[in-house]
Amino acid sequence: MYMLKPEETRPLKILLISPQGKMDDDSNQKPLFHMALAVLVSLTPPQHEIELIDEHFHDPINYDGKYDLVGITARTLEATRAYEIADTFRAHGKKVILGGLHISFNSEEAAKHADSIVVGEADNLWTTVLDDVAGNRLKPSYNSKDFPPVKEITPIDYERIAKVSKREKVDGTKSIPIYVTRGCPFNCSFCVTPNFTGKQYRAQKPELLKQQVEAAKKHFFNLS
Ligand code: B12
Ligand code: SF4
Repeated sequence: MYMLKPEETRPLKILLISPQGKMDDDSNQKPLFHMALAVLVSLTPPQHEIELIDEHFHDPINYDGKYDLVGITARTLEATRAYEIADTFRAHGKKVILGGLHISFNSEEAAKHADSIVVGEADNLWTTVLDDVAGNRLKPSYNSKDFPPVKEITPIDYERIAKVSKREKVDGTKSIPIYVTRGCPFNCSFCVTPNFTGKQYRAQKPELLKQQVEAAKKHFFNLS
């Protein structure tokens, strides 16, 4: 049987949102772009158009935009806001997919606010989701357990993220996230990580990591 390659999927317009928790402006945390959305951007085949909205930087949301898919990430601190955004987009007739830590552990709750949810890591299922959107067969849920295990973590495409986000270049007093590992073989009772990204420790390859640091420097920092 002929299988469609991800690059052959009908071009889509995708909006990805990092919602801001309601108490978050009171936090002393520096805003940094969200690595989950960075992974999704990096995995998205080039024919698709992406827009990135980050509420931590107060990017406004256009609920009337022409999007084929709206993807929203949520940790627990921003779940209420994620649902609010999802409900509003769905009221505007848009297809919404939710993913992230809170969604994965609270899938029944999340399913009420989305056309589709992703449980677990999306590295090995995101292009299938996009293909299903393009073919009008988006499923109500995708679980990473039903896909090949994520043995290698996705290197981040800093150039594309810089293009699709609304950030200007920053100076040397600001930070840009670079992630190095996923998974943890330990089992600290208070920690969600081994139950979520699993016990298999995976690290970025040093050569690819070096390239990402260089790319982040080039595309995000104003060093002149
Ligand atoms: C790095 C990190 C930070 C960094 C974030 C830097 C950045 N922006 O890149 C910093 C230090 C800023 C931070 C801060 C906080 N963090 Co933190 N952080 C982490 C950590 C270690 C890794 C997160 C990460 O980048 N993962 C890599 C990405 C790629 O993985 P991911 O987000 O899970 O995304 C994958 C899937 O979930 C899925 N997915 C996610 N979203 C979506 C959306 C769609 C549409 C789809 C399809 C798929 C999908 O696909 C992705 C790719 O596979 C995690 C622990 C962990 N190991 O997960 C804690 C963690 C996420 N943090 C946590 C917390 C509590 C916080 C704080 C609230 C702490 C505090 N009290 O201030 C603050 C919040 C700050 C804020 N205002 O946003 C908790 C969240 C718990 C929860 N129930 O939500 C965690 C799980 C730590 C823990 N062990 O408890 N954090
Ligand atoms: S990631 Fe969690 S389980 Fe692993 S060592 Fe750190 S606190 Fe413990």
